[in-house]
Amino acid sequence: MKPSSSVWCFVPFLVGLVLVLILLPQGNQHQHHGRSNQILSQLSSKAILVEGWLRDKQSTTDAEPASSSSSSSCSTEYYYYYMSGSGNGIPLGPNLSTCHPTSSQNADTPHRSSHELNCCPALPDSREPIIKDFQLPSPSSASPVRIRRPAHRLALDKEYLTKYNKAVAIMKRLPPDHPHSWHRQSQIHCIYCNGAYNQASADGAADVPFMVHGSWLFFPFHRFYVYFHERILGKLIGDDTFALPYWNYDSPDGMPIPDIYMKGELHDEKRATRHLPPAPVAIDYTPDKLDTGYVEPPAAEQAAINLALLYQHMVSGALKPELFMGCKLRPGEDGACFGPGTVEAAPHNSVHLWVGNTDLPEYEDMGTIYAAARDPVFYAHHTNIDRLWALWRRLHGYRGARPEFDDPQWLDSHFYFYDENADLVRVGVRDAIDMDRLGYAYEEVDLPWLDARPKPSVAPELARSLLRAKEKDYDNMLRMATNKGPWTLEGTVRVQVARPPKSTIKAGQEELEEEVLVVEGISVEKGMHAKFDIYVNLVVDETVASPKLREYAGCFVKMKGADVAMKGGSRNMKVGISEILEDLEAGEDESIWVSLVPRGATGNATRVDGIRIEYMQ
Ligand SMILES: *[C@@H]1O[C@H](CO)[C@@H](O)[C@H](O)[C@H]1NC(C)=O
Ligand SMILES: *[C@@H]1O[C@H](CO)[C@@H](O)[C@H](O)[C@H]1NC(C)=O
Ligand SMILES: [Cu+2]
Repeated sequence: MKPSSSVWCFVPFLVGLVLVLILLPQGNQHQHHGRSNQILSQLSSKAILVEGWLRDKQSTTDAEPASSSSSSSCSTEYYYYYMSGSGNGIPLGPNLSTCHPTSSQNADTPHRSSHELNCCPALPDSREPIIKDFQLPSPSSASPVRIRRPAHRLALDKEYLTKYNKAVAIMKRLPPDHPHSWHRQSQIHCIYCNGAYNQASADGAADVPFMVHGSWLFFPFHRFYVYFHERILGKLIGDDTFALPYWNYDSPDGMPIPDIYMKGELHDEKRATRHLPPAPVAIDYTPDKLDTGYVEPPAAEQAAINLALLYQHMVSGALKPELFMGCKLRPGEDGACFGPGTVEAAPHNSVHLWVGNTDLPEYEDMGTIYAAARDPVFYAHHTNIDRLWALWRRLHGYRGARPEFDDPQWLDSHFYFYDENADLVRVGVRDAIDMDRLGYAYEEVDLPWLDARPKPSVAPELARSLLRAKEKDYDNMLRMATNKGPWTLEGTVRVQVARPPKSTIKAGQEELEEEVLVVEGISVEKGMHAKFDIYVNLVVDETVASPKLREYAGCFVKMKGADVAMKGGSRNMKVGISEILEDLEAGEDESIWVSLVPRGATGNATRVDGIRIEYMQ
């Protein structure tokens, strides 16, 4: 899809925006005094609430099993999967009875501390008497749509803030073992993201961790995570319209940490002090970048960098589902992969690292996987990530229930969450796809990154002659034949990469084919974060290069604690470059120059096996 045509995709968008604005509840005028009194009175009813939970559980146990819905296809697969001895075509899921202590990072790392983690519940979830299949909320007027609004616009909405703070306060004071407690809610991230579960497998023998980062499970898992968190918060305050806000960092006025997360129950002490408001988020961030002589740009410049990066990661670099969603993780060791989609790398990983406190050993809370969800702003970060998924779908023509991948292994992959009634439910990727059916929506705002398509840093003609001159300088550049590493990214790696012929393509189909740069075999020393940027035909000095240049193709970012996911399998970063090559007028060239530019001080801990180009249908 060409960006010019994408403008037209947004006409329905704008109509939607007007409708949402008209339909939004206007009830923010009343001033509510004594907010803390209200919270306190609610807290004294904590005991009643827990009793209510037990009673609820009793009654659901007695109830008839829920009748089947669209998600029942998932359960058929599920039984097949447990009863069949065949490993073919089985979907991915965690084995609930394998929850085991794990490590925040890998213990054998020499220069970073690591500690044992036990994020499993006291009572194993596998002993839960009932595991229900997820039911989509009924699309009736009885369950109104929850409208998620931009967090930076809510600072004056006292009524909403009172509710939100109250709900979080109740959550924080529930007994730690209660599935609705703040503690257990945040441990979900630790369990699913630090490898506390093994994959369930047809023969029950697999010892492969079940992980939801760095693959096509990333978006669906996190959609359900915030979905249930939101419904639980609403339940705790008896409000079935309650919606989480989103951190609208893709818009200049929403880039700082939203003020509402700076006070009350939404505040978290463990954040980087230099990144508190009014500092705009740096979506191209990496910790210790400053140690390498990097100077933080002024706020307006940072905002421009953010928007240009978002254009590349949302539009130009992510024209195919695999580029946006991440690698196709399959069960077992053979199917292992680690390949974040463009948006998982940044803003997802980079914003986590930007918020976390680098004075703490593992950049707690947000900068490390095990602790990230202890910070309330985690949920606003993830609603925005979820919103970016929804926007990407609309931009790239995926509507309603039309899935990004038809593959049943993806559609039937599943997770377990406690719902607002404290029942353990099994949710399949299939049910995550159509956001509208989940009963929430995002208030629409301007999307300035759509217009942030960067310009080449120098005129393409000039770039061509500069690159030709460089090609003669063999000392400075690696030759075409050497685009196989491994390289350690102590400094920039520049490689000339041949473009394979597009022989397999039927005439007239070229438009649908995407040229993809594959950075292969990435490994990072255990316990380290890492970041490198990927540029195509870069002629300016990499110290001044930023995502504002058209030559920027994408980045790889790894958070602390993602080590388990980095084990085994393929570890690739893939970015689409067709549109970049068009803008750089390099579409006819036989080869391109690729620069991998390490950012921060962990380049010498980062290794890459090679770079190649593939064509993606
Ligand atoms: C789940 O794990 C338990 C304990 O390790 C094992 O006995 C069982 O076979 C596993 N089930 C599946 C489906 O993998
Ligand atoms: C990487 O560089 C840093 C700083 O120069 C040094 O302290 C560290 O030991 C190096 N690590 C490796 C694996 O070479
Ligand atoms: Cu996250």
